[in-house]
Amino acid sequence: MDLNGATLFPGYLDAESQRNLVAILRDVAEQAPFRQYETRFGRKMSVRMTAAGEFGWISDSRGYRYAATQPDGQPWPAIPETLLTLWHELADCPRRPQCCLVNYYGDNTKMGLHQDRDEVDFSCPVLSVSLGDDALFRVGGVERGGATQSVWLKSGDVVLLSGPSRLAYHGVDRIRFGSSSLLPRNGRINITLRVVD
Ligand code: MD3
Ligand code: FE
Repeated sequence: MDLNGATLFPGYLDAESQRNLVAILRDVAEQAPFRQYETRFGRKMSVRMTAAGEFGWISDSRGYRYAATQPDGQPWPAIPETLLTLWHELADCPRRPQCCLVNYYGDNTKMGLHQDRDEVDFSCPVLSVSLGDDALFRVGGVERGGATQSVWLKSGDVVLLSGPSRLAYHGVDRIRFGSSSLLPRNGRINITLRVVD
């Protein structure tokens, strides 16, 4: 299914694979806890984040950036094998992902429209996996202010952002808190796999 040039694979992961991924992410979070970062303006982001791989994504008073270590100096855990397999199944990219960013959306959490352009090689796609509650996802074009399309992303959906959609504006307007029973305390997890440098 096409979303302004992004490819949506609805229900790509079955219930068992979703539960398996949640268990794997629990291990990741033991080594790299979910954190609520501040923007450089000192505003707390509503999304909680952790990461795995050579690089994680962090934000503080100096702004946001990819970082080779956690804010406490610890390394990020390795990217789980099942996610590397998923990348090679769908991404059509010879490089390995270097960052597995994990976003947790609780009740009343959203993510404003933005582009993902802190990576160096835009010929490499971004692969996104949704787990847990439904999210109203919005995708526009490569220019701010253009027409947008909205779609509800559900648990098990996978989105591949490649080609022109790689630089499309996107965001999460809201989640339907409690719509899924996958996560013990509800909410939504989104995993994105990226090549960074
Ligand atoms: C762009 N995450 O972490 S998934 C992010 O659901 C981020 O947590 C969102 O944006 C989330 O930077 C979105 C990534 C994604 C998925 C589909 C897209 C970005 C997209 C389709 C078109 C353009
Ligand atoms: Fe993004």
